[in-house]
Amino acid sequence: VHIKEVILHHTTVSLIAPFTTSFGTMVDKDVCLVEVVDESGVSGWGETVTSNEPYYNEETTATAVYILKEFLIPRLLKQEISHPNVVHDMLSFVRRNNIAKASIETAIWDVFAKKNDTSIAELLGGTQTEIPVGKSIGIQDTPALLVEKVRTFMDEGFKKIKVKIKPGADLEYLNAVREEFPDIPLMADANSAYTLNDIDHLKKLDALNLMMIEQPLSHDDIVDHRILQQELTTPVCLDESVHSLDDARKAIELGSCKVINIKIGRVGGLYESKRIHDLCLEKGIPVWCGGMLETGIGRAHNIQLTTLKNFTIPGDTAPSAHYWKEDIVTPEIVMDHGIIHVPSGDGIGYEVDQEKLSKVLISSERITE
Ligand code: OSB
Ligand code: MG
Repeated sequence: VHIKEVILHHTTVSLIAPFTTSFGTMVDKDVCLVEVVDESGVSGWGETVTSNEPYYNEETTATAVYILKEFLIPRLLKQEISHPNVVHDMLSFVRRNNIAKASIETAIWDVFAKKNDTSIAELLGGTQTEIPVGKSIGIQDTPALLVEKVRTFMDEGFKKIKVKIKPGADLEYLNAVREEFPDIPLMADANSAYTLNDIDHLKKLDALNLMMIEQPLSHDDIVDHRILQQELTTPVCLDESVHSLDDARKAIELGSCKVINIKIGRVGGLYESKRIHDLCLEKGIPVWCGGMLETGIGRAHNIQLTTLKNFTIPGDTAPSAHYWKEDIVTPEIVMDHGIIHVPSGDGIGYEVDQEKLSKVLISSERITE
């Protein structure tokens, strides 16, 4: 791949309903869609899976765009890129900023796959053709409202329910769900809302038979999580604190988690995602693909990645209609009895619909050699 041009499509998208986590509520967000154009005219797509605030991690859409324009794109425009596998190392001169890196790395995977008449899944070695889907539910005003949401989503066929929790909105909510649904695959995500001072409180979760608790402690921690995991029977899953293969290796070696949530953006792309997946497979650590309220482009990349065989736990890549009145890809990303069928097309497997894109577009910015 020799990148001739990168087009940054600046968009604003509005969620059909606010999504509340322990760190805040999201409604609208700016997203930068990254279109990489190869010298043969083939386009590949990625997206910044950021929001406008640095609350999940330190990146925002604006910082991702800045890093892309100032550092990442200039570096990539000047090079022949033999395989998307090498992009991660080419961008390692910039520390962190993994979401910015992933937005262009994933687009290069799309170009490369399309040029080779194949899908990203096939390039990665993914073999699963049906992706089981879970639903991540934001913090609700009352436990009763949460129970009704869970009922709706179970009726729709979702294979896992993830409930966002924080101090003051945890046991009461989860108990209410468990009472009504004693056997459903249920987990909780705290987005770093607790500390080791809450150990006795968190131990009460063990009675709920949860699949796991995701990122209970600090966003940058793997040491306290080890202490917590030793005290809990509920498996600890790490999200925020795993940015790389090395982070995953250290967390597993320490015993800080029994499950890892892989997010392409958080770890800087598909290559690093695949390496973490492979390590976890070797170590007996199941993985699942997390979500970042993506448009269809990010969602399509998640689906391609999830074809790898150690993605044994339903992920957060719910169908587009759960987020957007209208998504930007065609065909629409839909669910069939709790399953997303992996598309057969090349690259990301879906097409960006220019007409739909135009409805959320603010401006398109061309960057050439
Ligand atoms: O922690 O997994 C998270 C959404 C935005 C930021 C962080 C997280 C989430 C989710 C996924 O829970 C929601 C989704 O994409 O459906
Ligand atoms: Mg999470």
